Amino acid sequence: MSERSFVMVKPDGVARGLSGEIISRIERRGFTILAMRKTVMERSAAEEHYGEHRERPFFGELVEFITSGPVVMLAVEGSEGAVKALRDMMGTTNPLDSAPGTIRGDYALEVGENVIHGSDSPESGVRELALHFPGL
Ligand code: D4T
Repeated sequence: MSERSFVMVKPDGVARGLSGEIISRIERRGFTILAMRKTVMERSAAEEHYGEHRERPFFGELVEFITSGPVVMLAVEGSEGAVKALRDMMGTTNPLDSAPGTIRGDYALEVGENVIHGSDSPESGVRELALHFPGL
């Protein structure tokens, strides 16, 4: 069984020129890139994407940040367990806790600007890909 994840280089990662490095790591790990798009996320899509955080105090800033500039969105696929493998490559949500060698552990310092998003489960992957890559 294969699994799919919605991956996104966030506006800070794109602005810092890290898209290529991050995509390269994902490819070298063995994931298949099914689709890729550079775009500024619509506010409505951002609010839906982060819907689980709607009541959290950082929700407004989160939506402002993720729509503040171009992101690179990817649909990636791998074998069973691939969604978790990608999360492990990303490092923890707070980059201060991320191990060196992970993407956040190598390129980020702040939770609000942590350079990459990846779906947190195969089910989230299905939901997020339907939102950002309808028809895939
Ligand atoms: P995303 O969804 O962006 O890949 O991040 P995670 O899956 O690793 O973490 P998350 O859903 O818990 O948080 C979403 C997003 O909110 C930012 N954030 C999070 C923040 O600005 N302040 C906070 O206190 C938390 C918990 C960072 C990621």
